[in-house]
Amino acid sequence: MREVGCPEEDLFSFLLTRRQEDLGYRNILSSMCTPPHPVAARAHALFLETNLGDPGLFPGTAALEDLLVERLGTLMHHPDAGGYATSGGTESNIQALRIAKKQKPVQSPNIVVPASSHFSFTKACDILGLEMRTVPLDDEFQMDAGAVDGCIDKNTVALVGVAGTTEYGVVDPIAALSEIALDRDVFLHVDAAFGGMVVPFLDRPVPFDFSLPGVSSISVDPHKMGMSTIPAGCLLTRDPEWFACLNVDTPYLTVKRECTLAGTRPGASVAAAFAVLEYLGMDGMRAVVAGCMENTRRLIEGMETFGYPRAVTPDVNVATFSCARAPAGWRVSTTRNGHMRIICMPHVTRDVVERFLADIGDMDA
Ligand code: 0PR
Repeated sequence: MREVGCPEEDLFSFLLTRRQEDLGYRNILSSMCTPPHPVAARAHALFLETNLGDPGLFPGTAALEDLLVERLGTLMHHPDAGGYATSGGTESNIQALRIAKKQKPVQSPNIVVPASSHFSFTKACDILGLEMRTVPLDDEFQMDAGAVDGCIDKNTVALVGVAGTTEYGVVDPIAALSEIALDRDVFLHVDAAFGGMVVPFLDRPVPFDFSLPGVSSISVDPHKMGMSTIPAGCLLTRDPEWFACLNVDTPYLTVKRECTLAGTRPGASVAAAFAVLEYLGMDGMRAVVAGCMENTRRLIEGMETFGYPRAVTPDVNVATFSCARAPAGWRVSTTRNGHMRIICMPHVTRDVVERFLADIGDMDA
C-alpha cells in the first residue's frame, strides 16, 4: 500500500483508464450477463452499504429478500417456496447439493447430471465429495432421460436437470426427470440459472418448475436474464424447512442461525433484482423475452442464409452454429463441440444482430 494516499482526481483517472480497457457490451455476444436495467442500478445505489449477513441490522433489506423469494417462488408455481438470495448459479447449485446430501447420508454419495451441466457442478462435487455421474445427451443436446434410471443407485443423493443449458440453450426433459425422481425417491435439482428468467415468459413455456411434483429445488439468477446488478442469484426449495439442515450457530449476530454459504451478503443487488421484477411486471418481462427470442430467430435465419446451419433449435435465447470464425471486432464463444455460440441478451438488439449479420456477409464476400 502507499504510505501517503493518492489524490482523488489522480486515483479516479487511474481507475477510469483501467475501466476503459474493459470491452463495452456493444459487441459482446458471448455473455449471459447484460448491463443492469436502469431501475436495478438506481436501487443498487440506494442499498450500497446493506449487509444481509446480519439481517437484524437491515430488516428492511431482509424483507426485500423475502419478497424476492416470494416473487420468484410464485413465478416457479410455488408461492410458499423456501429460498434465499445467493451470489449466483454456482452458489445455488452447491447449496442445493449440500441439502440433498444432508437429506440422504450414505457412504459414497453420487449425483446424476446431464453431460451439458455447468462446470459449477464439478466444483460442487469437489467441495462436497460427490461422485459425478454424467448422462449423455440426445441429438437435440438434451439429457437422455432414458439413460437416467440406470445411473441412479442407492447412493444417489441428487438428480440434476438443466432448464436453459449454458452452451445450447435447451431445456432438459424435466417432466420425465420429475417422474423418475418420484419413482426412485431422489432429490431433483433444476438448474434454471439462465432459463428461469426466460421460460416463464415464453408464449408456450415448457414445464420445468415446482408445477412438476418431483422438482425439489431450483436455481434462478436475476443477474442473467433478470437484468439485475451482479451478484444476484436465488436458490428456491419446495420445503422452506430444508434449509435448517444447513444452519450453523451465529451467537453474536442479530440472528442466531445462518444457512447461507456466504456470511456477509450484498443487499444492493437483491434490491436491484426485486426492483426489476416489480418495475417490469409479467408484462414487461414477457416483452423483453419476446424481443430476445425474436432476435435469436432472426440471427439463426440470417446465419443459415449465409450457409451456417444451427446446431439445434434452442428453447431459450442461445443460438449455436457450425461456423468456425467470427468477423473481427465481435466477441462470440465456442462450445466444447466447436459450435459458435451467441447469447441474444437484451443488449443484443435487433440492430446489433443486423450489424453482426452484415459483417458475417462481408467476411464471406
Ligand atoms: N448454471 C448455468 C446453467 C449457467 O449457465 C451458469 C453460468 C451457472 C449455473 C453459474 O452461474 P454463476 O456464474 O452466476 O455462478 N453461465 C454463464 C457461463 O458460464 C456465466 C457467464 C456469464 C459466463 C457471463 C461468462 C460471461 O461473460 O457461460
